[in-house]
Amino acid sequence: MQEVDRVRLTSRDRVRLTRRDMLRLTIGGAGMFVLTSSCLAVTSGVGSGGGPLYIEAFPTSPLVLNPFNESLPLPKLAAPVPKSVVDTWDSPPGPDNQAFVKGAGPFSHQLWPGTAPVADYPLPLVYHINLEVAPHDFTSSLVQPIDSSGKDVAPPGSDNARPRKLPSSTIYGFDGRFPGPMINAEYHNPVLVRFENHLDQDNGLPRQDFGAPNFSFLTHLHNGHTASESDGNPAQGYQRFSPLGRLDHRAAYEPGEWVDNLYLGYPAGGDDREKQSFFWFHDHVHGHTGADVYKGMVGLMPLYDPKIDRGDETDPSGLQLPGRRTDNPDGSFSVDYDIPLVFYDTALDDGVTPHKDAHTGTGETHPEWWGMTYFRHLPNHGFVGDLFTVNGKAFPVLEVKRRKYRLRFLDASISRIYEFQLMQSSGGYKSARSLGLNGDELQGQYRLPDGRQCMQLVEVACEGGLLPNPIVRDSFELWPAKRREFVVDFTRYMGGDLTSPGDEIYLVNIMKMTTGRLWDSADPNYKVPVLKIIIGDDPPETDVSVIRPALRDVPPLVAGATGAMNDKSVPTFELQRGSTKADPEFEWLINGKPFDPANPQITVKKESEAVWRIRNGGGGWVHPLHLHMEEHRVVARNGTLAPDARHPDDTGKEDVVALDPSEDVLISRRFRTFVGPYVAHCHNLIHEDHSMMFAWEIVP
Ligand SMILES: [Cu+2]
Repeated sequence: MQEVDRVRLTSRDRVRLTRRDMLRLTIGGAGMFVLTSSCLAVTSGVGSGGGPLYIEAFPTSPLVLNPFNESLPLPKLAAPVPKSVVDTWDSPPGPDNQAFVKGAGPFSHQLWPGTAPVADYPLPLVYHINLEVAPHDFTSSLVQPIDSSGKDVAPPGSDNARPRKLPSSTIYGFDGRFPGPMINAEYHNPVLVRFENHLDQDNGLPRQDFGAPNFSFLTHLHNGHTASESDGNPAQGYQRFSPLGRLDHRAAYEPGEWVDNLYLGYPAGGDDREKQSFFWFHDHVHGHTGADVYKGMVGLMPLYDPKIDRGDETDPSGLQLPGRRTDNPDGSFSVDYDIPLVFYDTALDDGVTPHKDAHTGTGETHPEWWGMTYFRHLPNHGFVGDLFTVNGKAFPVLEVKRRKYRLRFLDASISRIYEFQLMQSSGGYKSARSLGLNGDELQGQYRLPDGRQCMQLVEVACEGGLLPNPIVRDSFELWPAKRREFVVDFTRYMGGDLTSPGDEIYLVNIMKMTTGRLWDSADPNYKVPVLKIIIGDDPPETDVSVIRPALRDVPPLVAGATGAMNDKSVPTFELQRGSTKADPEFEWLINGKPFDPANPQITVKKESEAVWRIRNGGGGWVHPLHLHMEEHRVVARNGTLAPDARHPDDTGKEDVVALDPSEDVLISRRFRTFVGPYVAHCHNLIHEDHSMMFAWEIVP
């Protein structure tokens, strides 16, 4: 791969060239180039076999002409299946009926309610979610086809450059939705979800060229304290499916198969301090996780704590975080003023950007897929789109009452890291192209040129659940797979002035990231509005929510954690750019090895604890390293005890280690309740799918 590296250019090195220049460069041996629609030259990687491995060309999405005109969609609340109906199923859930796999089974649950340590837990509420092929619209606005210089262009096959309706994209979704249904769950109240594969039915929709080729799924509840068989991870998939000769993407549930994932709502160790508060579930098929997540396999599961955080601000025995709870007759409940925000960036096909990479390598274009989601399985660094969506819509609007809200942020993007701030503007938003920007500077499509911060956000939870103490933030980063929860008071601005009905506020992304490698250098003019918030009326009831100075204690660090800072003998996992003979596509390794589910990199004993070191072995990339099974606490970063100024919420727990270039992070973790195979992997899903993942196992 060294030869390739010499000619590899970053997107910032892209240069406008004529075809004559291209010819000269190619003859001169400066490397392979391809031309994008606007004659932007980009490098084309060469695999060890000499064939094209990847082409760093991405389409320019059409411009959404009327942004901020559609309401922010809220995920549909999932409803449990009545027991009277479940009892009529051919194969109802039970302790020894965990999955249906053709030619195999039966499979059992490790732990079923009624057995210690969940002896006093009720039987699970049963949900039924089908994996389905469905259409999805990112906007109802007309769109203007543009090229990478921002100019109007006629799409291939069209005789004009006029605005037009955006075609539906095809998703593989939980119940055919993106984001999928939202399960509101509670600790001490188990949930069982039967995920059933119907992805063989295309419903007449074009599937395009990405997604697991056998239409399989493997649903992971990120980061549930979940038994291995319900965890939906590729190491467990290997254990279950390899005896059938099903490896890689075949080590997952294919059409006609189903699995009952049991989410017990049991905090690790029975310790209230281990409780979490906001899960999401997503696909995890080996080698196609990125493609399947990008294709829509994303669902939400906020998790409430009946003791102190049950979604009811009127209950003085709890923390009284913002939320008004309604219990439904079917056993589900909804919570007002508690809003999930799922961030996902996409690129839409312009019909002229070559499609294929290592998988077929012919570089053809697909004008018939114009305006639909475009994916590249193996880009050089990661996959970043140029159209930013929230809850599946581009540029939505959220109208809020004049009161406090709880906002739950999730980055469901493949590679993109965001930094968000709440801003006001006098001049309003402008299209990036109207500001004279082009190329990668068009990413995000709109800018808020005079945007200035107008509100702070109070962080109350990260992906590990409630923080020990709230943290006031002017802005915050959101890395792939991470969650962060905030209370925002929409009654007043940070200067103290009261808000008025009709006031407009924007949630703005201020982190420029034009490749999947890491952020670009800081650009004070990069202010991309992604969500418009309109202040509405006063709420019908008095806002009695509060932000208490103390939220929830964290569990102690494991014994000897701080003393291990300079201990070279602690298990160390170094994330590296590298290659192996195993597969020319494996470009991302951990401890020099690709993912090998048959050989766990480490085995640990159930009910044990450990200090692990997670290290970014390179200076050129960042990696969000996700560890399944239990939350960890950060002990130290680069030899300095946590928290540091850059990571104030290292006071809490987390399940994704945000690794800056060359960063060395010591973490404290435990392994309780369950046994079996688990994984840890980079959540830049391009890196994961190209082998930045390792298997590990808990044994009795
Ligand atoms: Cu990575």
